[in-house]
Amino acid sequence: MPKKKQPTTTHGTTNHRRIRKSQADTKSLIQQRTYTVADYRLEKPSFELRQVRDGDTVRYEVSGKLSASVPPIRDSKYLSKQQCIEIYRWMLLNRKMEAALENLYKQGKVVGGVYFGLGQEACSCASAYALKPDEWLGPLIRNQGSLLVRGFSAADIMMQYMAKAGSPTKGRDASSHFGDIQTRNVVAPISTLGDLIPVLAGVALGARLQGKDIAVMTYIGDGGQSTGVTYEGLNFAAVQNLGLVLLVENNLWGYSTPADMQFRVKDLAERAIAYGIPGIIVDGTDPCQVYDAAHEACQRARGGEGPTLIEAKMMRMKGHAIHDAAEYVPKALFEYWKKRDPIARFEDYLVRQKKWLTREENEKLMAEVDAELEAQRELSVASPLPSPESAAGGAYCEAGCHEIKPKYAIPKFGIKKSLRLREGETAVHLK
Ligand SMILES: Cc1ncc(C[n+]2csc(CCOP(=O)(O)OP(=O)(O)O)c2C)c(N)n1
Ligand SMILES: [Mg+2]
Repeated sequence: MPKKKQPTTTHGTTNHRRIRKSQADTKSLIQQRTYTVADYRLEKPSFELRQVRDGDTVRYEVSGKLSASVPPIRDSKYLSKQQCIEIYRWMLLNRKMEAALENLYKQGKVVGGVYFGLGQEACSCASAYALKPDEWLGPLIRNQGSLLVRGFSAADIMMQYMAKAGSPTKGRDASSHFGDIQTRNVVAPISTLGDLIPVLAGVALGARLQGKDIAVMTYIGDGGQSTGVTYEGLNFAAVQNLGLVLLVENNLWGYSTPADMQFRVKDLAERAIAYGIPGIIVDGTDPCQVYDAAHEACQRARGGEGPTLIEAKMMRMKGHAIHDAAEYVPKALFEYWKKRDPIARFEDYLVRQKKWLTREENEKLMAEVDAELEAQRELSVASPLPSPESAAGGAYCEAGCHEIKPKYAIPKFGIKKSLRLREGETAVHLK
């Protein structure tokens, strides 16, 4: 058969050949780049959530491997037996304190709402446990366990909720908005989601200017991590190599919006790739996994190696706050995560599996936590409300008392001449 004549264009066949050649060249130039996200989990839950519309109402249905067997706790590479027991104790106190707060609310003693971290105790307690006392924490509303680990008492938290005069903000602010920049190195939570991230990055920068690389830790939810300020803060920490440890608490819900309707990536840890920082996935119900990832991230931070994003996967086991019955959550999802309860599983690990606690020792420990909590609850309930005439006072400090002292050393550079300390001075007073 005679060969069909090639159609010619104004540029002729030479041009086609050139295009084909350049396409082939481009193809040979394209390389698949691969990135890694470490995944510490022993189980990778797989289920799907679908939104079903029923006229004007919307509900969610869940499908997938909901009957999968419960994973074991992963042995920690770093925690000793004693440290595991200590974290377990914090987790117990965290849970029991929240149960007490729920009762105080129902008795009408709480001013405002109550927020719970039920199911998230391992994440709060084991992450904060990885910080050294002179490092910094910026908790969110569900991280009451982190506050306990940093040295706030259950009474501090309960009195804060009840707006008592003896609470950290002397009854002038409700729920979570308190910290301690003097001794516990805790930045007060900021309700505008994501805003704590640049603040904590700034704390790390401040320490760097004083000659010390420290770890600073904060949290963001699956919902909150979509805010612009999350990007800005983490990107700033990344380019400045600041020791920020960001725990992305993926508890599957932001208010009543399921995670599946908030982002398209499979795992939020993938976002670390775009920041150029390590991303790690942990089972947020396993304190050993949370601690190990947080400890490694803190070590990187202390070595001046920059931030780490840790995605902790778990489930918010109550509504957004006490007013929210979470009826939009499919019951099967609650049942699935109930079997993965962080405290019950860690108890089983310590008592039955490792035999690090006998049954009697475990019961004694629980009774001690109960007694401590009961004493603190009684003290909080009995303590007075603030006097009306004190209402005009400051929520964090009184006028004129504000004094900022360098925590680590006198900054060597980057301080305006007017703010530099003079011979014999120990503090800069902000007027
Ligand atoms: C910038 C900003 N937008 C909206 C809100 C209102 N808001 C408070 S909590 C919340 C849901 C947060 O969900 P998530 O980040 O997943 O945290 P979770 O409550 O699940 O711990 C929203 C939208 C806010 N506080 N800040
Ligand atoms: Mg959430």
